[in-house]
Amino acid sequence: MEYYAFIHFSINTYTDMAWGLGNEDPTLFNPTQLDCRQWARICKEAGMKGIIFTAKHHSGFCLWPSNYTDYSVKNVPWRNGKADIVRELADACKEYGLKFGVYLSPWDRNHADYGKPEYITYFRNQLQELLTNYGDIFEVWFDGANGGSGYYGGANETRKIDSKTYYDWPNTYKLVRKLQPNMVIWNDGGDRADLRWVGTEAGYVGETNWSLLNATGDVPEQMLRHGVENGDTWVPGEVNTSIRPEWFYHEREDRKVKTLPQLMDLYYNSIGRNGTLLLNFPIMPNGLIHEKDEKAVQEFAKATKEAFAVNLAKNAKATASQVRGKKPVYDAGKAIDADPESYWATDDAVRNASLTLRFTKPTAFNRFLVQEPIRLGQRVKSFTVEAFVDGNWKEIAKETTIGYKRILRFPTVEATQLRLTILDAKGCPLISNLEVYKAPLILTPPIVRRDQAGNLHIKPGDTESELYYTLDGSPPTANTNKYTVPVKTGTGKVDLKAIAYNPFTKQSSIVSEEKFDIARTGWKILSTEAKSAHQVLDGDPNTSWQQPKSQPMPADLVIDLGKEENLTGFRYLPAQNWWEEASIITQYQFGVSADNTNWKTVSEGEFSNIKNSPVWQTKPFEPTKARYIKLRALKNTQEGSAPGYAEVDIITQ
Ligand code: FUL
Repeated sequence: MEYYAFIHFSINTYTDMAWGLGNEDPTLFNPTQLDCRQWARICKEAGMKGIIFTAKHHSGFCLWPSNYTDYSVKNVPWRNGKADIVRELADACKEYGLKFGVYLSPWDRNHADYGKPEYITYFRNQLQELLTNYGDIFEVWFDGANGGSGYYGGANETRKIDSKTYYDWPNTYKLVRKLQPNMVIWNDGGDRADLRWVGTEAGYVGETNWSLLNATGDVPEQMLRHGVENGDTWVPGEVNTSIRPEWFYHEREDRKVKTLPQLMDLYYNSIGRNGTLLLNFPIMPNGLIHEKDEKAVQEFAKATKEAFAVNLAKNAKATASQVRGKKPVYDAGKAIDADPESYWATDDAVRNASLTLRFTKPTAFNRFLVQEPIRLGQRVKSFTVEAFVDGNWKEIAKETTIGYKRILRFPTVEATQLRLTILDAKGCPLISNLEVYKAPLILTPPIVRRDQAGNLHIKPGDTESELYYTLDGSPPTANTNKYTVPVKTGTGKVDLKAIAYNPFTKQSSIVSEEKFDIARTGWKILSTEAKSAHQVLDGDPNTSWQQPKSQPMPADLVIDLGKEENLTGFRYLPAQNWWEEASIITQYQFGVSADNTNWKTVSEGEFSNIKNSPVWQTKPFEPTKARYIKLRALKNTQEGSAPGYAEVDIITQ
């Protein structure tokens, strides 16, 4: 199970929210074209091995007709309340030969008993339904998110629970193990489960990645990312991320589907680093996966197939510096014999050894894949890869862990030999597989931004590419505008499309596209004198400004737009270096004013999943005219720390 799908679908798909509040009207739920077979087909064709489905997300709305609540598909007009989407998807998975898993949110913003002991009985009853009635389940996901506030049967209040003790995980796990003995449990909020979160939803795990953790004790960010070298429990990392910035469907993200280079990065940074990849599809309100998402995973499947098409190690000759008891059964050839059960091994006392591949002719390559026979534990602590070029060994990589699978990317080298040297290991090193490839080059699309003066900046991902762009919506090619210096565009809205183009290979990247709203040229930040505050308006997501630490909450950011504008929404991008110092706003109020004295609140609420996924937050509101705007931070992620802003922008009519 290297690669499998997440599917996010719930009542909040119909309210354009990241998290449902628990009070959404069930009659909104209306997937007129629902087709779980479409989901399964897309996942199967993409090479995925299973699907994990949000049977119940934080809103508490159940996508199966649970006997224990009315807040489910059984009380919606769609299909006269007769639907069971968990059943339909379980059946579709069976038909397509996929494994099936469920996400059951422990936090339930709808349930009246949430926070009381009675809720645990309810939660377990639901688990019993899901793990009994739908055949084999390969994984259950117990999301740890808990924002506190909710509808809770009409109480509309904030309920705090102790995530360590409230759910009584040991007994819940017993129930799970009894009902589905072969299933793995994912849990980031409670007792140690079988799989660990990697500490981010951005799609990568640490380069150093141990599959071990300690059975007890806290798991800070560093441990999530890297595991624990001498941990006592096997808890491999699962990299979960969405094919779009957010987990649920938002039409505004139709242009934000991950690009092929981004998906390839994801592959190398998860599967290539001893992790599994759990890639999410948001379901549209009509009940289908968007065709852009489908196309993206198809291209991704094709590109990974191409990258790993011809294994150049297959016909090489393998020799090793040392072989266990000099026995043929452990010799170097076992690392390239295509038998996953066999492996190269050294004597017990050895910690440092090398394996050399001699190619039949000079061979060009840029990918190296290596595996340990993981049933015998994860051992390698550090290693190098060298290429024999022009009579000399040249180091091309120096890395740490290997684990089940490690894949390295490096610029193409042509060599007659390749040498893997294990520098250190926890026991004698064992290598079950080595593969070498020459993957085709994939051009990275350029990064685009618009500065406060309205100028467009286009940056290539490499040094060889030329840049071309259009501003009229047409596709950019090597015959459209060539970018050399920032492009002046005035103050209006701009529709920018740009490509990187390699003049030598005549290859084009996919298109980077961005629709910029009006330029922020005449804007002034009024609530602070700080010079660096202009970074909130500079169009660069990597620069930010933070309120002074002395600033008590609520903290305001007041901006003069220079003249009256027709506003229909605002956008906030939190500081991207928030883990270092700045905090992220989680509860906000957004006000507008004609005179900077009389204010009207036009939007308020939460930035739901912003801590785990610090992406652009878009909040539309009723059209209104105003010259001044005020973003008020009511709560932020780190108590005692001040909110930070990478960007604040508006949406105009
Ligand atoms: C997070 C949740 O809060 C998100 O909504 C999403 O379900 C993601 C997979 O996990 O913690």
